Amino acid sequence: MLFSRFGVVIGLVFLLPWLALIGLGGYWLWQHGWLYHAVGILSANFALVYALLHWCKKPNESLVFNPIDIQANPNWPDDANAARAELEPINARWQTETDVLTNPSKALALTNEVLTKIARHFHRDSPYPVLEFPLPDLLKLVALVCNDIQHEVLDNIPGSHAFKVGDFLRAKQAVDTLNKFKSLFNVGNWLFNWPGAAMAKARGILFSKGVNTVANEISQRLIRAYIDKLGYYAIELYSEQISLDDSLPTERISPYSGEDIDKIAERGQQQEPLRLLVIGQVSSGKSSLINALFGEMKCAEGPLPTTSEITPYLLERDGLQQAIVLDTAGYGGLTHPQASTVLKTELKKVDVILMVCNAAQASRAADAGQLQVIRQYFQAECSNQALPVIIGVVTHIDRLRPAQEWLPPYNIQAPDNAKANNIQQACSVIANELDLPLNHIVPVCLAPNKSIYNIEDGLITLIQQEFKAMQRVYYLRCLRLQQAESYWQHWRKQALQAGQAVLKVKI
Ligand SMILES: Nc1nc2c(ncn2[C@@H]2O[C@H](COP(=O)(O)OP(=O)(O)OP(=O)(O)O)[C@@H](O)[C@H]2O)c(=O)[nH]1
Ligand SMILES: [Mg+2]
Repeated sequence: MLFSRFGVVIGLVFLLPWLALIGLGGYWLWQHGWLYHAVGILSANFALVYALLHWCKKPNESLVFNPIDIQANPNWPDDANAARAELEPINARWQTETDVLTNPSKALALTNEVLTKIARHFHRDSPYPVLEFPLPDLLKLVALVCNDIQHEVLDNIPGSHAFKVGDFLRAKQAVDTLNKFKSLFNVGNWLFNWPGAAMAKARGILFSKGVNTVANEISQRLIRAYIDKLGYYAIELYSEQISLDDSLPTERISPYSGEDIDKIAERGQQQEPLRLLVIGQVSSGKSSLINALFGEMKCAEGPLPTTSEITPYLLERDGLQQAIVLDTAGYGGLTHPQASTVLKTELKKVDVILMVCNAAQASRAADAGQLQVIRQYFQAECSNQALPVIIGVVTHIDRLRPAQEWLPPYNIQAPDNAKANNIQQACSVIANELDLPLNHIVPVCLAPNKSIYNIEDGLITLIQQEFKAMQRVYYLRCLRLQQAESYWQHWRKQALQAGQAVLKVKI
């Protein structure tokens, strides 16, 4: 009970004379005709005090915070999301541990568990997966908490960016494995525990608010946020997403796009353009597709093998990021002998592949084979980039039976005549043979004597819908290039500094 009976009696005895005084005072005011004035003054006074109190009141910082939602990075490579899913069981298990905030060794154990899980995911073959990162990359993460240590290391330890901690370990193993490992691990302990500092800080904040025992719910949310945040950084670290440069990787034009732009136009903007590669069998309609995209005759087209080398075109359209479209020589049939080899060198430089297929042509083996080469290439040789977005463009649909009929538009989703039905059939056969989702197949007509069909409504719309996926491929392509470039820049910078240091000593 909030108040005891005795307390209530004491309160009444204390209050009664005052209440009687208020009553008598009111009566006196009424007798003198002042009651309404007094009520008015009292109300105004009450309103004023209320307003002043409201104005003075400090904004109340709520202790019960919402679940902290740490989103996956949309630019991560495919593997990263699978790695993130592996954190779920850890999350579930640690939810019941209430003393992570107060027990530093538990925080460290949790930190190591998260890092090891993610490290193993990305470096399955390494004996020490948790050490498979370039030292400055981890320091960049630490820098999120303790600012600019990264530059100290980068600028003062020559070659540090090039070695993974695991490399140091392997090199020194021959001398004294155990001791070196121990000393390294002590360094590791300090490094690995950096997010633990965040936990301690969180606890400090709670204590400073007078919360001496951290409620279970708050503790659980903090642990979840901590695991998610640490997992996020660990994925960035072990999938080599961290760029040591301050600028965005897409902010600079790549050397190959620069060369392409120089061939076509004046260099205007300084951002890397999106790159679209148009591939397909000989005479499938690749050049016709590019002409249709530009709305003008950009490249030669014809019934015989026409395009003999990769040719760039600069596409600038409203609602679409500036793009370089690359026309290529066809493969299969009367092909140019080097076509496939040349094509392979382009794969990691593009974000979208438009595979052009002639609907009236029976053999799809060359296209399926080409796609297999592309998929294998990205899996085996280019796994740290993302497979470009692949769109199948089905041309010559006007030639499908009944061949004399061409009365667009056709309802391909729900065909209501023989022609529409045959177009739909052709699209699903091609989707099946190329192992592409049906909604990534666009039927078009590019016949020179007919009006262009389904480029704007079909192809451009699909490109816009796939913008997010394209941005991811684009970002990773630019990031890898930036990392490759900055690797050599750091060597140069360090060599210069080492030279200066030697000079200083000599002088
Ligand atoms: N009827 C019809 N003809 C088309 C269509 N698309 C392209 N063509 C014709 O097919 C022929 C080949 O087209 P191109 O655009 O030169 O084909 P390509 O793939 O660039 O050929 P190469 O560069 O030689 O590999 C040309 O005569 C085009 O006019 C279409 O949708 N319908
Ligand atoms: Mg061509």
